[in-house]
Order: sequence, then C-alpha cells, then structure tokens
Amino acid sequence: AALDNYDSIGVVGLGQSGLSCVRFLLQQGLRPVVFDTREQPPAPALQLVQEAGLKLFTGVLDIAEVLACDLLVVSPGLDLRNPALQMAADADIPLVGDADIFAQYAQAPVLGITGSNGKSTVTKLTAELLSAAGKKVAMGGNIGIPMLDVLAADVDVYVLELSSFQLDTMHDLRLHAAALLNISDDHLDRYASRAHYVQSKHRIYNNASTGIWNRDQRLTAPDHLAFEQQLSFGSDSAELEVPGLFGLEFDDSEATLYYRDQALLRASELKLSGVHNLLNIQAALALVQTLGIEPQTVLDAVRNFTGLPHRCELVAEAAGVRWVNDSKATNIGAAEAAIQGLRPLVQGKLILIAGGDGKGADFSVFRTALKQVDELIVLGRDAERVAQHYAGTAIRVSDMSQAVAAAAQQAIEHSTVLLAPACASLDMYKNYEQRGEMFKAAVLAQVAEVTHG
Ligand code: UMA
Ligand code: ADP
Repeated sequence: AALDNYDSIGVVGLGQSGLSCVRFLLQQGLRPVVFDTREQPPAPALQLVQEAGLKLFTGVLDIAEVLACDLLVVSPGLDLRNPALQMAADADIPLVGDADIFAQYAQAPVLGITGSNGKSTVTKLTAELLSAAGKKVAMGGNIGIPMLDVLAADVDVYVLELSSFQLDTMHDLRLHAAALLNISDDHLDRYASRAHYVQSKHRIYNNASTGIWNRDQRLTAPDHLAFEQQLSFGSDSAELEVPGLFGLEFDDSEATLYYRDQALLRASELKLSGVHNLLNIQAALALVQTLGIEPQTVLDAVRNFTGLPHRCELVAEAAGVRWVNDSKATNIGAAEAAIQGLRPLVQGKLILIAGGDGKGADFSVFRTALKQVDELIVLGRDAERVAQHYAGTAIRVSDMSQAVAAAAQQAIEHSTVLLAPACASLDMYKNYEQRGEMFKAAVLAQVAEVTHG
C-alpha cells in the first residue's frame, strides 16, 4: 500500500496497532480518519487522535464513513467478517494491516515467524542469535511491539512475530524467510473452518524467499515454494530427501540437535526444556542461516537463551528435581506440548500442576496427555474438570504453595514438576504472569527450606 496513492485513509481499531499506525501516518504528513467499534477506545490512542484533531467514529462501524475511505488499515483484533468491513471489501477498498505499511518503509531483510505455539519464543531467540552474530536487530509484531514502532534506518534485519490475524491483512510484505512452526486448533471463533485457519497461517509463505517448516507436521510445508527455497526442521533425524537441514537424534533420555550430519548441541546443555523447544531452536537456527549465519557460530547464544518467562521456564533444580513454570499454557494444546515435550527427558516422575479457569473447554481431549503424568495436582475453579480425566488419583489443593508442597512430597530423584495449567488464570490470579510468579516464589521457598531446613 503506497500511501501517497490514497486520498482518504481509514484506521480501524485504536489498540496498540491502531495507535502506532495513526502515529506513523501523522509522521508521514497524512491525516487518517479513525474508527473504533468500542464506545470508549483505549486512552492513549484517543489522546493522540484528539491532539491531532482527527475525525473519530466510535461504536458500530458507520458504513457510509467506512466506504468513504479508499484504504482501510485494520487492526488484528477486528473480525474481517464485520459487515461494514465486508462491504468495503466487496467495494474493492483494500483492507490492509500494519504489515503492508511496514513493507513500504522497511529497508532491511525481514524474517517472519508464525504458528499456533512457540512464536514468541522463536522470535526472541532469533533476535538474540542475530545480535550474537553482530547484527543490529529490530524485533516486533504480535510479540507486543507494533512493527511500525521499530522501523529505523540503521537496522540490519527485522524479526517479526506474525499472528494469523496479521497475516490475513498482509499482502505486500516480502519476507526474506518465513517460518511456520506448527498448527493446532486456536482462534477457531474467528475462522469459518479449520481449513481457513490453516490457509491463514500459510499466507506467511506468499512472497517469501525461503519457507521454513516442521517435518513433524506436513501441514506446515510451503507447497508452492521450490525445493531450493525450503528449509525444514523436525524431531526426526535430518538426513532425509525432504529439505531436512535440522533434526534430532535420541539416545536414552538425551536428545542431540543436528545440522545436516553435524551434531550441534545436546539437550542437557540448554537452559530451555522440552522437545518442543528443540524444535523452536531449530527454527531459529534455520531463520538466521538464511542470512548466511552458520549455526555453529551462534551456539553459545543458544546455550545461554533462558527463554521467555512463564514458557517452560526452569525455575530451580534441587535435590535432583527440576521445577518448570509453563504458566503461559493457558489452553489444553499448550499444556499438551509442555507435557509431551518434557516427558522423553524425565527419568523419574513427571508431576503436573494444572487447573484454573477452563474457559468451557472439553477436557476429555486432555486425557491422552494426562496418561503421561505420574502425579496430578489440581487447583482452581475447574480442578475437578481436569481431575475427572485422570486415570490415577489427583491431589486437590487450594493454592499454589500447597501445590508446590504436595509436589515436593511426591517427587523422587530425577523428577520434574511442571506447572502447565491448561487453563486461564483469571479465577485466582490477575493474569498468567502473576500465577507464574506465585509458583516461582513458592518453589524458591520450598527449595530453600530443603537446603537450609
Ligand atoms: N477491539 C475492538 N474494537 C476495535 C478494535 C479492537 O473491540 O475497534 C478489541 C479486539 O477485539 C481485541 C482488543 O480490542 O479484543 C485488542 O485488539 P487490537 O486489534 O486493538 O489489538 P492491539 O492492541 O493492536 O494488539 C495487537 C495484537 N492483538 C491482537 O491481535 C488481538 C497483539 O497481540 C500485538 O502484540 C499487537 O497488536 C502489536 O502487534 C496480542 C495477542 O493476544 C499479544 N495476539 C493474539 C495471540 O497471540 O493469540 C493473536
Ligand atoms: P506463542 O507466542 O505462539 O503464544 P510462546 O513462545 O509464547 O508461543 O509459547 C506459548 C506456549 O506454547 C508455551 O507455554 C509452551 O507450552 C507452548 N509451546 C512453545 N513452543 C511450542 C512448540 N514449538 N510447539 C508446541 N507448543 C509450544
């Protein structure tokens, strides 16, 4: 979307993305008309809009005003099936996201990351690997920093986390490399079918020079990209006829990460845990490899990467027990990944702390993952709904310190205690971060007691 071709630009949505778009357009000397479907849009954007004296429409989108625009920059939180947006699309008014504006101004190669799970982890790690290789990196997108806010003249490479919503409105961005990490059910309330959600994820490969995909899930493969334009990763070994540059080999309970036929790292050298994180690391190595950075040259940065907080974060290792905080596992899919990712690496017991606000999910699908758990400790509003699908006897507790104490009692040597609630936290905590902090505090107190008490 070359902005000077349009006479009347509408910005729809005044959250973080909308605020950043309005600010950016004003900097370019353009005065958009702004919309938000809420009567009361968030204060920061509202203030900017009022200061700049822009025309503002709040509440149900005014069809005539929307159709009066010749370009609409739509926020990711808005459903494109909104009637006014649908009419605009039917009238051939381009509906774009911030990525299309970004595309006009970014002067350096852009790496893009999408997937149902692991996006933020891979985005952050990729940025750290690039920094380790001496590049000036700018990171943004769904990770929480609007991409237009990180545009700068002196950037060597951009790393963007892209949600399916951002991909839906992305047409012009030509990614130097695009990674589709995995696909599992998510956000199905916004898509007509699972196939539509998959299609949305695949948009990341449109215009990409290289597509990076997951051999464990054929569904992630970029079918229209030539063989030479593909790199892949997976939990099998790497020397396959598919473009298998990265892979894993397992012996006993240890996994080794391979690049072609070269062993790079053993899982025990890492601060991250879980097979899913070994996949995330491969994806990040593949992304940086497309810029000519050889995996061998950034291994220290991989070893030192502590991950993002609350995602399979190793909190403590004491008395042969590993304590892992995966409070970000707010749905069944993420908790399953944590359980399945950790299971092969645990020789003693795998002890799970779960429960919270189940958001009406059907927990019978959690049963398979629960079979891999040696002890289940449940808390929160939907504790019983989780416990009900456990074959053994679940231990019921009423707060996090009780949960940690119960886990300590059950643990034997080489056990792992995992907080992966499969539920939102809002019944007991402000957010998943606070729940994770409570877990960490309880674990550190428990460990100190064992050491000194
Ligand atoms: N909303 C309205 N009316 C409007 C505009 C927004 O009701 O007119 C509502 C949306 O339905 C949503 C909320 O406001 O509930 C925020 O929507 P938004 O589009 O304004 O969101 P931003 O504040 O711009 O933040 C977005 C991403 N959020 C979403 O896609 C919902 C952020 O990802 C992202 O970090 C930010 O842009 C910067 O790029 C967050 C997220 O939850 C972390 N993403 C989803 C996820 O990861 O599952 C996709
Ligand atoms: P996203 O940004 O896609 O939400 P995060 O990196 O924040 O992903 O991780 C969120 C949760 O998803 C983590 O708590 C973890 O349990 C799970 N997860 C991380 N990486 C993967 C992966 N590669 N496959 C499946 N699940 C994963």
